[in-house]
Amino acid sequence: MSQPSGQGPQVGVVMGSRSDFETMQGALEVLADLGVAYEVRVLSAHRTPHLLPTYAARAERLNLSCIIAGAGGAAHLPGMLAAFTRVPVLGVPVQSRALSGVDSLHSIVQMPAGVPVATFAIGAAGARNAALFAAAMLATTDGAVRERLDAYRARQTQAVLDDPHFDGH
Ligand code: RP5
Repeated sequence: MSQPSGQGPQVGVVMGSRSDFETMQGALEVLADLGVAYEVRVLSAHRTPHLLPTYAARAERLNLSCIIAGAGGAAHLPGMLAAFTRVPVLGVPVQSRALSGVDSLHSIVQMPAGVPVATFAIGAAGARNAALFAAAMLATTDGAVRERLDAYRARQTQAVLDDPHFDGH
């Protein structure tokens, strides 16, 4: 768990299998960069279904601002967590071997009306963007996160401008 200034987690990061870690690591790096405290769990909608309501209750008890949930294939984890809690769920479709993550994307994005999951891009970009989105939500009330997010984006812009192959100016 990353815990800036001794506080409890602000964001939960969960994934359906340890094999998702390589993808979800990008989310952890972004949250750490932005000083957002997080906790990480492996929870499977299929292999450990009994842990889902328990984790949903924990997310509410800790007042997590959101849960970032990554899963691949028949990716039911984000949707099932969303069914158990009002804590916003940000879904990351992990790239599957058989169908390149299109199965994961469709499983996560096609929620029935009434139980939303915010769905991000397949794979590493989705994991990083889910973390940036979580930080942006926190930034609406947390000035320190806002400053770090603004600085992150300024660095990103500068990296493009500093690229020797960039001759736009
Ligand atoms: C899903 O099945 C996981 O999210 C993972 O992406 C996929 C494959 O899991 P493993 O068989 O690698 O554990 O539940």
